[in-house]
Parts: sequence; C-alpha cells; structure tokens
Amino acid sequence: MLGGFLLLLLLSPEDGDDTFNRAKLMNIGYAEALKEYDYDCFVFSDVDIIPMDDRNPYKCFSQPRHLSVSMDKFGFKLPYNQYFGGVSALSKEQFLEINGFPNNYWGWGGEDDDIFNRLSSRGMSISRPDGEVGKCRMIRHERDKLNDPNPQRFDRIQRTRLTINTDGISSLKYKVVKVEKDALFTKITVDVGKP
Ligand code: NGS
Repeated sequence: MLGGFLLLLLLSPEDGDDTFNRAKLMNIGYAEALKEYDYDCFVFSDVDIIPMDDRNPYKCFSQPRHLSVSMDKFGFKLPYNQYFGGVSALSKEQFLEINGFPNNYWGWGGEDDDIFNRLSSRGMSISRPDGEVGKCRMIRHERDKLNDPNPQRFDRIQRTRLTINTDGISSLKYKVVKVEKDALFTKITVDVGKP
C-alpha cells in the first residue's frame, strides 16, 4: 500500500491458565497497535510460521491477502480452498468492513473459517501468492495446553452472517497486563477473559 504503514502482529498463546482465543488476540493486536500509530495495513501471523520465500511480500493488497498458502505441515498445499489460517494481511479498511474478527471462538479451530465467511459475506475475495512463493514452515512444537478443539466451532461458522455485526472489533473487551518495549518489537501481554 503506497505511503502506508504496515504492522506485523505475531500471535502466541497467552500466559496464564485460561482458554486460548486466537481471533480475539488478533483484534487486540489491532486495537493496541492503533494506540501507537495510525497504521493502515496489518499482517497477522501465528508466531510459529516462517516464510521460506522472500518474494512473498508481507503487505496489503486490494483484496484481503492470505500469505501462508503452502505450509510444510500440509505437504506444501492449501488444505482446502477456503483456508485462511496462519498468516494474513488486511488493510484497516478491509478489517473494519468485516467488523474485525470474532471474539467468541474459545479453544482450537473455526475462527479462521469465520473470518473467511466474514470476508465473503462482504463481497471480498481472497488474494494469494502462488504455491511456490507462498511456501512456509511451521516451527515444530507440542500442542498448546488450554487449546482443546472447540466443540461449538461447527455451529458458530454456520452463523457468521448473524453474528458479524454484533461480535467483532466493535464489541472487543480485554485488559492489558504488561507492555514490554524492545528495540525491534513490543510484547504486549493481555488478559483475554474467559469463555
Ligand atoms: C480446520 C479448522 C480450521 C483450521 C484448519 C487447519 O478443520 O480452524 O482445520 O488446522 N476448522 C474447523 O475446525 C471448523 S491445522 O491442521 O492447522 O491444525 O485452521
């Protein structure tokens, strides 16, 4: 985006002993970043994903961008056409058009599918690099604790069109626990609340 400022948000599981909420963490990253500067492009990346090809630009496009299109763990291909997990880039305008991301997907799964539904229900399409340029690796790790599969996820992704206007950046609530400023990054620890 010409003349714009881009922010890379790296998401990692919370400290503490409550259930993980990936999409809410992304909303919080967006909100916290805007307290620092009026960014107009946001790249949301799981902390364990490393791009393998430097021709895969971490920037915003005229349509929402999915960057992690060929991951090693899926044999370097998309697991399914609507897959929008891993790393994505949205302009501020695109993000606001879908009222941000859902806040109520607690535990593993479905929140990325909800985001895909949000984008398509607002008439947007997904922009992607080709499978060669979009290669990336996931750092091997054990399954995060307190991130069990969310049994409600299948119901929730059927209802995106009913929840998009009321659940999102417009209804986001959280507490900042700690802000640590490093020369190259800022680490923000937050309390996402409970299901
Ligand atoms: C789908 C999940 C997505 C998830 C994707 C890949 O089934 O949230 O698998 O998962 N959707 C639902 O459960 C509804 S992965 O192989 O990376 O663990 O991103």
